[in-house]
Amino acid sequence: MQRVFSGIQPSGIPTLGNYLGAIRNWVPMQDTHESIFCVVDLHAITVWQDPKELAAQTREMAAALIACGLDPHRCILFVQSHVHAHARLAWIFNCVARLGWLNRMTQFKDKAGKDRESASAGLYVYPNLMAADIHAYHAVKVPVGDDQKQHLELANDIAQKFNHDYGVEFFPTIEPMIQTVAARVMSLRDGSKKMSKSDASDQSRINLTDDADTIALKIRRAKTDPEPLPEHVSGFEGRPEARNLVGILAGIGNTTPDAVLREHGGKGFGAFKEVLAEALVAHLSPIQAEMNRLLEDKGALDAALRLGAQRAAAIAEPIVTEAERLVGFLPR
Ligand code: AQP
Repeated sequence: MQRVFSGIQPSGIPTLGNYLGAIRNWVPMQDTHESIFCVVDLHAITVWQDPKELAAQTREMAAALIACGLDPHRCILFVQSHVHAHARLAWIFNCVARLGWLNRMTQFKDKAGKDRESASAGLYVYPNLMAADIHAYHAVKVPVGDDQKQHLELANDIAQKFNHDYGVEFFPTIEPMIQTVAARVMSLRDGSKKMSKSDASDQSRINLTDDADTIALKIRRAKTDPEPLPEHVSGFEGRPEARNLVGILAGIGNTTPDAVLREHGGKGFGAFKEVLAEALVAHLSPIQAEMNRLLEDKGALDAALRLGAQRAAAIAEPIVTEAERLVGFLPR
């Protein structure tokens, strides 16, 4: 079985974007791939996190992943800081990656905003840590949203340069696995910005923990234009908000925007938003109930994560120790 690795930051409550773009696609992989999924707390602190909230969010994220269908017995599920191999390999990659490569990363530009001088050095080298996450397991497939494609290309550049610099074929080439339906869910307030768990506006996103009334309200308030829904996807041109809402219903229903428009094309947004809110509530409420149940027994959740970390370390430790040997570090 091919090995897949993917991670998610405990930088807030998981959103519908994280769910449709990533988590939901991870679930079937447990049967087809050797699957490793990680709550990436080292990545989360590249922007300030309140320590108490980070701890709570890390557990919440783990509970959300299990509630969405990740089974700690069928995949390896763990917290990044519990497996030291990630940080060790990331340092080596900091010394392999070139500044010019990092300067091109659009996520850094988006997240650092205008005040780049004040961004953390960690945010800048975030892609090197992400490369280490994947290469520490010699994973070859990485399921991510399409916003992460550029980081995966960089991870391949780093692997190639490492192999070249040390005269080995040690790190394999990795391939992104990108979902086509709802690959990128956009903000409910601005169709040109992706939905993000750390966006300042809670109205911009659906959190997996939002109750029925909150979901209905957020969808009702979602930005749209005055035109009715187009009859065909070609009518989305210049209408990013319409494209987004239709994409969300298609994603939730495991269908295509074409199929959604065959049913709802020509309707006004008022009526369509009601259908969408109802579908979201029906889809998310069982996940929320399971998440709450898991969070009631923190001891059991922590034990599952500890076991996941042991299994992850058993794979990553020999790979990263070999990388250190190749670099010329003395054995411990
Ligand atoms: N809006 C989105 N649409 C589709 N996929 C998305 N992902 C994130 N947002 C969307 C995918 O979720 C996975 C985990 O992402 P992450 O938590 O590691 O970091 P992120 O991409 O930076 O996600 P957020 O929600 O925007 O977090 P913050 O606000 O902390 O930066 C990835 O596979 C990503 O593609």
